[in-house]
Amino acid sequence: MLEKEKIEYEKTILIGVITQDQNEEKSKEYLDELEFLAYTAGGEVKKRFTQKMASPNPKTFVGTGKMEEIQAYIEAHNIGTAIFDDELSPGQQRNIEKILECKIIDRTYLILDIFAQRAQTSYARTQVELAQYEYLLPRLTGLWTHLERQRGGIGMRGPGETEIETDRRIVRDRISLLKKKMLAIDKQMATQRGNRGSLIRVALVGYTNVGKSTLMNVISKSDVFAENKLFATLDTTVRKVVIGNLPFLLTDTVGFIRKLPTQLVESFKSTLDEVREADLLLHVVDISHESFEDHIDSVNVILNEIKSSDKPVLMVFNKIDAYEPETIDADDLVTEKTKAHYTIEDWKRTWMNTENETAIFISATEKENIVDFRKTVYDKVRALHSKRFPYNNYLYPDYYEEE
Ligand SMILES: Nc1nc2c(ncn2[C@@H]2O[C@H](COP(=O)(O)OP(=O)(O)OP(=O)(O)O)[C@@H](O)[C@H]2O)c(=O)[nH]1
Ligand SMILES: [Mg+2]
Repeated sequence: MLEKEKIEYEKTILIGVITQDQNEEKSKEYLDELEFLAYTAGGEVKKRFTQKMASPNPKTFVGTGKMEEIQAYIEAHNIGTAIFDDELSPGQQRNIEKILECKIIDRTYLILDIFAQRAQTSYARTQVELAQYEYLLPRLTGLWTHLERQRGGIGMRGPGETEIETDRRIVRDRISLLKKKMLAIDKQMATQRGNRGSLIRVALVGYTNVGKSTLMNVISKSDVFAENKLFATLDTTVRKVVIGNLPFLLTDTVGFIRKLPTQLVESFKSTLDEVREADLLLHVVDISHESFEDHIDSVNVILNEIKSSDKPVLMVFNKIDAYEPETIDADDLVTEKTKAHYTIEDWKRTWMNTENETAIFISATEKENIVDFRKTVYDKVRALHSKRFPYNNYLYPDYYEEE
């Protein structure tokens, strides 16, 4: 915590468009998430600008009048960075740079920058660097990429840190080199996964910051880095876990987010293979987050993209300790009960009745319902195991755990 105060946060503003299919509340939630991303990257948000439009302006994202308003604010408050809540086309980026004369970052590049900042191993760094170059290639004529590289800060980590690489050819060469490097890594990772033998593989998946690593630490007694920032985990951790005499492999990996940049999905192939090759997914959800149902949808979209949507899933609703439903006054007859008023019991009834899904409600930090959780995971793994090895079930005696 102390360390946080020492960091000098960069002054930023957020810019978003409210489209017809979003209401103001949704748009606020999206910008809240963008602000959390900005904060994770080292930015302090001074102001948010939004505009209602059918779709973003193809030239400047928001309209001319709004642009002038933003420009005046940037000048008056000495803002260094403007962050847009969507991916900007190379053309938009150039036009906006000319008007705002500051560093322009879009949602995609912000996420890539956080990944670059967080990548620990050379393996993760290679994957992020490849994604960043793929993003930069069509955008090499941007102003700030030339002028401000040396200053560092948001959007400046990763490729180009050492030298100004404006030449597309250099970038293309770099991309093909990184791709070769990735191929070698993929091969190596595939071999490693192959060597893990016949154990059932279970993967933790879920939106970023829902508590996957915390849960991993609780059930595998490992020490994976967990933090209240986005994308605390980039590298994959695999642990052998034993529950009730039954060993299996548990994987903790990168979290997902709405509109996860496609470049990242592609270059994180090896990391995501852990999910693709898993026998069972534990889909962890932060039930205390107001948008948790949207988060579930976003995760399912990505699971579908990586062809992993047909796997057995255990829905794990985490952070029940922090869940607070809105209350309705006993004599309030006007307010209709909405999902915001659901109690944990209501949610349990909703989710435990859905077909083909098993759901469990826990708190990883408060260790609530962990015994049940372990038993549920045991049953699922055991069932998968008996299906795969029908003849050697005797190896695993019945569930037994010491409290
Ligand atoms: N209140 C509460 N907080 C929790 C619980 N589980 C995890 N957290 C907190 O949520 C934050 C994120 O936890 P992580 O385990 O890093 O989440 P993650 O899903 O691994 O996140 P990424 O690696 O960033 O995708 C941390 O501050 C945890 O302490 C819980 O059951 N209740
Ligand atoms: Mg994590």
